[in-house]
Amino acid sequence: MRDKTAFQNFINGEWVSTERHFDNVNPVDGSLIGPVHEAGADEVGAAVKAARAALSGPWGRFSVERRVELLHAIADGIGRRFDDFLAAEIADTGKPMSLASHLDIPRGAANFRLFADIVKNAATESFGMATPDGGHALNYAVRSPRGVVAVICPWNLPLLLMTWKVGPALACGNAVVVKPSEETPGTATLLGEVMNEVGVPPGVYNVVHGFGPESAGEHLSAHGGVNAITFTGETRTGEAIMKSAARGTRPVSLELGGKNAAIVFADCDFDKAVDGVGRSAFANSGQVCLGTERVYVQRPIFDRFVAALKAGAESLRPGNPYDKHMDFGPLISQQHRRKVLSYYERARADGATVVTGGGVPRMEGRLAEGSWVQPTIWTGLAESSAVIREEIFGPCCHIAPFDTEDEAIALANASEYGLCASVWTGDIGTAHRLAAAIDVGLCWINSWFLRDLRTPFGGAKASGIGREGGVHSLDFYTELRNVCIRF
Ligand code: NAD
Ligand code: 6OD
Repeated sequence: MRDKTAFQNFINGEWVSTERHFDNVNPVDGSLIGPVHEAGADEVGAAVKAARAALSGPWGRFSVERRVELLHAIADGIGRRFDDFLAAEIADTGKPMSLASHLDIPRGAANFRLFADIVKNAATESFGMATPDGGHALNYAVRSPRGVVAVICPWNLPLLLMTWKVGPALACGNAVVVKPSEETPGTATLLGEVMNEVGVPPGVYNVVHGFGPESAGEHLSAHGGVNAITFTGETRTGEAIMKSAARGTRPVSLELGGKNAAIVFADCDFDKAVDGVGRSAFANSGQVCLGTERVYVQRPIFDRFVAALKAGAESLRPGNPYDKHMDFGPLISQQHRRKVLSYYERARADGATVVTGGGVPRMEGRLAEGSWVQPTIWTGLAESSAVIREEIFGPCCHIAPFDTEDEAIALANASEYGLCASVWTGDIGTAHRLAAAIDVGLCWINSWFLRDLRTPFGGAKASGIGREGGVHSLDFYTELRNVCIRF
């Protein structure tokens, strides 16, 4: 039986407590949600062993059709417990209910349906050939599961980003050991209940809680029984995980950080550009890997754009996530707030003009204990400032003017990162040229975050390795084998 007052590990279909606990804290008001049971090397080992055993048990013999049915049942199970998932996600992150109920939880369920359908309809290639002696041969490719997949997740979109990986991993017949972020253990734990409710065999989905270095994260990525590692998080952590994965040359998929640019041309639809750039900078309090922290605006509309984005930022309402009028949550933790505020200070020190924000909002009552910061806009920084070079992961952006298309491209590309960009223009030629010239994994034209989930998702440069999404996920979560038959 699960202890509902705590966050236990979920191993082989059972709830596993440990001696070591840490606090899961609500970032809205600093209140304690409950203790989290930290997994050590033994629990991680047990989870990997359970996953391995599941692969050689009934799960390993499931037909694709049965897996597909089960994935739809998981999605239905999330749907049935929608309010529980919503409450867990909001408690862990403090994000507005309007956001979690429209994005995080529906996508948590949709990720299972999506990959169930993709696997069901996936084809592999085949080639007939002539043999040198005048005979024939047929080549065909088959996919088999990688085996035990480690899924290491961040805290910003916990259920969405975890299921984005667990969905395809299970669809392809793997067994997973998930390490959710230490900040957001809630929905991964709850998903364990759903797995049992809908009859997923024990060991197929396991959850180990804890931190990264010298804790569950490192134990998991270093474990020799893990066949592949899929990770979302900071670039520096991705480097450490890649090092672990090098032992045994295990495949990694890394979805990492960004310092994304928006480029706004004078011929854009002004209101749509302001709205889109505003969402990309401030949604989820800026804690979105695809968020915009660098905005470049063509000079003729620069002042007007800065004023409009300022008005948008100042209209955001922090508060209780369940308040219908609230649309701006706290940062994930006090630690992350200290990091974001250090960049707010750095911007001032580097000579920025603070267009709006730059500090901490005044919150009433218990909310004063939350990890709030103001949405913030700067102008006037040199491109060499750390505020423009480094990922802040907060609700803030710097706006700079540009004159020519070439200058805009050079500014966008002057980053170690290459996750995404958005371009706002009324000229289709400009759109195509920019999309080709900016070195990123995703380029939006006159939109942001919109995406058909069958498309490749991932970053260029320091923003990641590999692509997930659609059949690209199948390439990571399966081993492709060619069979050549001579006849
Ligand atoms: P993080 O790298 O600090 O942590 C991510 C996960 O890795 C956590 O579960 C953590 O416990 C674990 N971890 C940390 N060190 C580890 C180690 N040495 N070995 C194994 N596991 C370890 O990232 P975060 O702060 O949770 O998330 C924010 C970051 O994630 C930002 O950089 C953001 O851009 C990035 N992100 C990227 C994407 C994407 O799709 N590219 C999506 C969301 C977030
Ligand atoms: O929508 C997705 O599938 C996805 N991977 C989004 C990533 C958001 C980053 O914070």
